[in-house]
Amino acid sequence: MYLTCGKFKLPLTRPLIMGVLNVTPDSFSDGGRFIQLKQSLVHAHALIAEGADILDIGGESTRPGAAPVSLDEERRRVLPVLESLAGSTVALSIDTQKPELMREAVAAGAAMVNDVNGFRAPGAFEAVADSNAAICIMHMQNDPRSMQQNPGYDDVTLEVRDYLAARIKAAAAAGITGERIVIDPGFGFGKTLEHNLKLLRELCYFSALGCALLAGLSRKAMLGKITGRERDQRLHASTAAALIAVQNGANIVRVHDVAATRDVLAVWHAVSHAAVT
Ligand code: HH2
Repeated sequence: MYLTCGKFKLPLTRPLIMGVLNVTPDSFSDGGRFIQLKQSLVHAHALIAEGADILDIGGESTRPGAAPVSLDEERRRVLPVLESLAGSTVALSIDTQKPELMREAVAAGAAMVNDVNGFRAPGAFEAVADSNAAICIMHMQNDPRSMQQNPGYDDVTLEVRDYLAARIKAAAAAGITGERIVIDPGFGFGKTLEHNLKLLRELCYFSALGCALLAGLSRKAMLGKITGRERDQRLHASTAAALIAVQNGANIVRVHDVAATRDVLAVWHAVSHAAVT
């Protein structure tokens, strides 16, 4: 089983690691931009050296309460990074909700488009349909500004599963077939801690939809709630969450700490694929 991801055919027989590369600069001067680009490239090469299979490049924060970024600004942040990394040994993913940027990113070499909005913007599927880029369809209730204000479901697993099934159908209608599709329940996107825990426990239900399954739990607030730790102190909790996700059927984990996750998953892989004598 493979994921078609631009020029890459990524095997789904072992868990894949998607390293997070955020390009959300504090400085908006030209000098700041140049420094930002250099820092982003250093970080990207470190993630590749640590063993990332995919790099997810994002220029708009989607953390709860984050304000939207204009198309021009997002473009200025991510395209130079993408262009500088095109031709590298790993698949490049662009994390955006904007169809115009999806199209430009694919033309610049992105092998995957990751949309936390599930390609619901008009023209989003069409922006990638003619390419062979993979798409990651994520579930989010409401939008980043309002999603954590009282999220509610009758049964979160069933509702998220039905949503993803409907989006897979919509993608197929736009000409994007299963071997290019990744689905993601969207941990932390319009979900309470209890919703997130139930989704993680019941993750295997999503495998039945027949697409590659991604889980993004790294450093998230739910892990802070469980451990009482700040964002930069959540490494151990993040690797535990990645391991549980993989045990429950995730094919791809989206993480900030690639080296640690890789070691944890190598142990899991060795145990679960050991020859029985
Ligand atoms: N989470 C964040 C951003 N993009 N994409 C997918 N497919 N799945 C996710 O879970 C996901 C995502 C937000 O993660 P956060 O840790 O809040 O911020 P960041 O990863 O940008 O540092």
